[in-house]
Amino acid sequence: MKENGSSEEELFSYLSSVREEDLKYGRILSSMCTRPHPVAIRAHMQFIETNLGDPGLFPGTMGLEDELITMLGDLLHHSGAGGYATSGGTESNIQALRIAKKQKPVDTPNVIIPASAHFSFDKACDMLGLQMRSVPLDANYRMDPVLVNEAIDEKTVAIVSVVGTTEYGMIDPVKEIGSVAADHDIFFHVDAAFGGLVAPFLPGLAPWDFLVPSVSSISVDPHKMGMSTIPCGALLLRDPEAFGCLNVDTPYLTVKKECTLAGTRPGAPVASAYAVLRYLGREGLSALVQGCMENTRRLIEGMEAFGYARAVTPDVNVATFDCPLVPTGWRVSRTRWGHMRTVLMPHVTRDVVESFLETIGESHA
Ligand code: 0PR
Repeated sequence: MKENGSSEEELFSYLSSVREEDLKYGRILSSMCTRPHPVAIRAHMQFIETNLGDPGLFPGTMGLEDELITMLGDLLHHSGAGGYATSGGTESNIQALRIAKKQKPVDTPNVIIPASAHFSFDKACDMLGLQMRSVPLDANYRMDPVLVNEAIDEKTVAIVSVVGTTEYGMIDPVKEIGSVAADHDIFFHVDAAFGGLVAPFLPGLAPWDFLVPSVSSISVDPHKMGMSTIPCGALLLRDPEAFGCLNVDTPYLTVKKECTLAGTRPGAPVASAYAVLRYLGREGLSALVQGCMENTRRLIEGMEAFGYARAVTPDVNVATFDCPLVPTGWRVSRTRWGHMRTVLMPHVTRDVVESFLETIGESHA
């Protein structure tokens, strides 16, 4: 650090130059985040100094967090769900497994996850001393209930399914896996960090949320398809009381107990997530999702016209291809199975899709 401070002009000109080095969302097809909605940015700025880590000082913001959780619970068919705003899917998944582990104290506990699970479960299991049992996927990259059943033993403290897998955009058969969880009375966590704000607006889906009676908890991230500012995830629990096992005493704060993982927690992204859901409503969110799904179908059709087959027909707006190209000027990613992976987020408009396909056409020729 320098002895004397900079002028504001010098400082911000430096910051602008640094920001110029960042890519812009317009040509990024590899991200599950997107440009925040304008109302998200406005609400974020309005709550910029709030700290949910000491909610007694910010009772208004705390009430807004409760309203956000109620809205999400309502969307996932359980308005009485307990929950809080996390820093994202990683924290939600860690906290869900902490609860599961505390509910069933055994030595050498294990957790059953699908091979498609996000790497946040590696972190969670490492931190919590849980043996991670990864079960292979079926031909459509979904978790197989028969294999889940075979993997269970008396030390299994949780089963995890994914709604909107990170790499292939698949929805696991939650209802069938839920029956297995119910048969063995095992905590059942659904990681809908991505798909939780997509699936409610897709027609004809089998139940995958709290409608499945054995679902214990759900992760859903407003900072992905909810167009909030970063960081805003949410962990919802069927039984609000179940958070109690995570409580620690916080004697000198305005509240005397806390179950969250983070201490200091930003209220601004919570306000931003609330703002988007309230501003768009179900109708607006549904239109957003229909648009992303339409663009997903268009990209698949366009890629297949060039001979690059889809790896699978996705349930949500993630499209993967048998395509070795590295399209110049674009960001795509590659799955661990070697497929080109794209995420059709709201910033990936129809025009962006057409322009991407042009690049593919040129590289292909
Ligand atoms: N669960 C699922 C199903 C996820 O897809 C992700 C993240 C998480 C949990 C963890 O969420 P947080 O990262 O919010 O803790 N999925 C994205 C991924 O790994 C995150 C991401 C977003 C990565 C934007 C890159 C990026 O540019 O691909």
